[in-house]
Amino acid sequence: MSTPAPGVARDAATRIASAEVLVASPGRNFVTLRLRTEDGVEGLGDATVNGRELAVASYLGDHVTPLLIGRDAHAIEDTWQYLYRGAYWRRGPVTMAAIAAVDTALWDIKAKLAGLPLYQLLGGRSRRGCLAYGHASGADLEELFDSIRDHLDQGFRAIRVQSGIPGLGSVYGVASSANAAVGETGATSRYDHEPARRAIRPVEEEWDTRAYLRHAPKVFEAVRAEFGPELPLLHDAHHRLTPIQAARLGKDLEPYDLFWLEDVTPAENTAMLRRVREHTTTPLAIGEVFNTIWDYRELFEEQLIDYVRSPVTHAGGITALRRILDYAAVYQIKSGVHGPTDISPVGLAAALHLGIAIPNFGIQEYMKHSRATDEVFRPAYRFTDGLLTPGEEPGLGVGYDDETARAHPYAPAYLPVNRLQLDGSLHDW
Ligand code: GCO
Ligand code: MG
Repeated sequence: MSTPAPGVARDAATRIASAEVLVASPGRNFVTLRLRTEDGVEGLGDATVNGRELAVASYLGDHVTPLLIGRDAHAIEDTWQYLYRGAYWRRGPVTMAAIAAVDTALWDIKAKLAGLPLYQLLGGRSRRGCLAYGHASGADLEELFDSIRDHLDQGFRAIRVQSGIPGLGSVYGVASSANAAVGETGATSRYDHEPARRAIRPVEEEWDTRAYLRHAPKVFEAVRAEFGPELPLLHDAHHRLTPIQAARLGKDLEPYDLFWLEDVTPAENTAMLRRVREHTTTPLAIGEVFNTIWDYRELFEEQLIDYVRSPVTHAGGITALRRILDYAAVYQIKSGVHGPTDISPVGLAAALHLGIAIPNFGIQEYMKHSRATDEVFRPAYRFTDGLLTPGEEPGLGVGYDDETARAHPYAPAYLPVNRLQLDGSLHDW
């Protein structure tokens, strides 16, 4: 008798018996995959692509979950290759988020079967915890300083700084006072931002790059004067600059010693970062919208960046992000995993198990989810003294409460678009 193909379950206990795609909106929209073995062991994966959630839900439900039934939950690599190579239409955010969810759920199951927290299967603990950075922002310096103090009080030891720009209305990444309604949004802090913008069309924001380039260095000068030289500060330019503008910003910010400058240019043309790198020693981070290892090749091999921003959720799962980060380590490039509130607690937990194990951990973004989100996922990870730890429960340490989730049905919500203040042209944001 010939041996069964890899991926086919030999043992009924580890055979995948069910695969459900769960879409809910506790605070914001999330797409979650739940796999269950015949013995009832469950694994979760995050497949949330902000603003395009239902496309991934359909990709999973229509084209992936039927393929998983009967497969061996232990065959993680084979399943990854089966879905990646098998699709023929490789890469792209929808495909890779779907593969990521399957991969993460399988790692969750494997760790539960082993009775170990997942990081133990990834090599064990390499550090006490994962240094996290929080998001401080303000329409003006007074609000910004308040927000930084609030984050320091919460225990953050590294802080992203975003500020309003004189002459411009709302700027993406800056909390508006409307979000300060803690009770209503279930926000865990007065400065939680990026609530789901529920509407059938995106909000339109306005932009002026010259005003931004003039203002940003003044903000960092003021923050350093107020908070001193020690505090690691980060900043996200959110893809809005040309290479030469980005080079200028990097140079202008050098006196303020940033931990990193993120997404200075749009991500499609990675060669643009060569120009930026020629001009500045400000460390660069990119990759939150990348989805495979191939997106990083030029950036790594030419040492054009310092931090990898891919999350588990959008880069094909734990298996794929581990591979990207091992490749990065060859060039002394570190992790800086994306962790806004649209990465679900499942995606964040996966990042923490990986982050605590790998040799080249850099920093982890941590925006904190709303109370409503945490009530559905009940994560075991903890934030203490500026460090995140994944918890010691077997698996990922995240659950899914169906009943609570049912009270929060999906509602369309979109990221904004950006138009130039000067003439209304659509601009990168
Ligand atoms: C960040 C990001 C986010 C993204 C958002 C898109 O660095 O945290 O830029 O704010 O814009 O996650 O869905
Ligand atoms: Mg970003």
